[in-house]
Amino acid sequence: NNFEVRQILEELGIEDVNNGASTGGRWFNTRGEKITSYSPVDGAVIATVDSATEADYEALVLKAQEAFNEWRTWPAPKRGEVVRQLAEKIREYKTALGTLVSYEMGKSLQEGLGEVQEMIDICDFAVGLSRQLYGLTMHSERPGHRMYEQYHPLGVVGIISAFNFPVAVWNWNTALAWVCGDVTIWKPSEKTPITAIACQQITKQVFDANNVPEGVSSLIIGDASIGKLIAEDGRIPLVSATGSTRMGKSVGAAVGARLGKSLLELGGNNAIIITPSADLKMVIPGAVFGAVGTCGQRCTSTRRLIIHEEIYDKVKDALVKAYGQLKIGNPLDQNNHVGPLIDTDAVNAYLKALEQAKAEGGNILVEGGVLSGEGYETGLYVKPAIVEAQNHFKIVQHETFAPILYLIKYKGGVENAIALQNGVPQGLSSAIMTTNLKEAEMFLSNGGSDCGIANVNIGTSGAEIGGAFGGEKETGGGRESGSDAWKIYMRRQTNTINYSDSLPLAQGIKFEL
Ligand code: UN1
Repeated sequence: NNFEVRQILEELGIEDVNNGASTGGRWFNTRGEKITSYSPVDGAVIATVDSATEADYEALVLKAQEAFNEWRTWPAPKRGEVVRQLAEKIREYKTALGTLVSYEMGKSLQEGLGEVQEMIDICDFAVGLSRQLYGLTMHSERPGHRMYEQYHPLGVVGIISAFNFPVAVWNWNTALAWVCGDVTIWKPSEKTPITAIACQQITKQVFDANNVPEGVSSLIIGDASIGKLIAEDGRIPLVSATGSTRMGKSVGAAVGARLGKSLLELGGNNAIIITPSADLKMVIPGAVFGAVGTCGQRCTSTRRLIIHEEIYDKVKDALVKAYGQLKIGNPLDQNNHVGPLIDTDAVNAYLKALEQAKAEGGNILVEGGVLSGEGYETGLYVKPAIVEAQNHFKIVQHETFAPILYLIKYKGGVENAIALQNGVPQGLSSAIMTTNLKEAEMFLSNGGSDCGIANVNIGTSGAEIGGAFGGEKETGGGRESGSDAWKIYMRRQTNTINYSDSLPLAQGIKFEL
């Protein structure tokens, strides 16, 4: 195609880099299997990277540990200053990096730019946080004693990220980890190595200018075997992993077996409840963006609409009409709403899910299918589909990373809709569209949505970085990003100090010598 990817790569400073491991200070001459990154947009080769080997990994971890010993002594606000400069640098590269995200991953340019904006937002958040790593003080029960708690840097943090947010998720973790005094080793998805290299290069510029020790930001490109090394490595106290529930179960088990900490951000099966009082002019764009944005490949993508029977037909007709207006094609062309799926496996999973939905009794409302012809040569462009289904269908209970939206009808009160919404194994994001206060409050109450994210009159995707991001049940329980998500990146210590001349024991215990 005509897209000038060379120019973008050059602009991002990744002209010649084809090595798969870096400590920030230098790139290793890696000799592992070659990983070629093909653009799902036009099938062109973006670049080929030699993946890292176990020996590269070992060298990286040693460097990271060394870097940690120095980095943890930097005052947190000084670390914050480095992150502030990184945010500035990312602002400069926003268009180039957002374009590369769109080209390597396939999401629309708007969403590529939005993803880079999330990087900037989390960096800005982390700068303020660097002066707010607060612990509590307590009153001791013992006279002449003082108690408080403090948070110390934790160590080397392993980050395993997915293809769908190839840059933001890394920064959600690193911006917090770095101000907390940790060092990071990142294994990006093998499907998006080039955006990862771009992030590493941008970071390197800022880190070099600030004499940040080599090894504070490391990158390692490889397959699941590298992820396994990270998960099993006792030198890595925290592993943050984003991806499928299957991946999370194996990472979580490996980290758990050595009693490490894990932060898991796994699958979602996100629903919007639409009640009779909902404002349709918000429902339709909210639901459609949620279902087809990033071609249905966000963990927060809208997969189910739970619609009251009274307004079911009205919503259904409006949705079908809106789907008729969707433009599918090159995501760099801003006239298009929907880009390609990431690869052939994703297309096959999409087709299989549609088959299975039909086999289980689903009614196809908006037909799916793979597009062919001019502009669709990669075979990765698919039609967003709508299926009328039942919540208990096996396929509805399962997260398919594709633009398939299931419509489910409910009767009676909102509690019935909430039961359906909660009636899946995943628990990431949820939403209710209503203008009825009681319904909204019920949805948010202790008996309401069981998800980590519950929105009112907003769709399920598009979370802001200020709030803690993550979910319950098979979503893995981790929280990243805003609020007090930083605490998992630090170790907590309780300190009791005696400034009296005697040694009274807690609980009034007498012990005389
Ligand atoms: C993800 O899909 O992995 O809420 C993260 C959203 C984005 C982040 C999604 N801010 O859709």
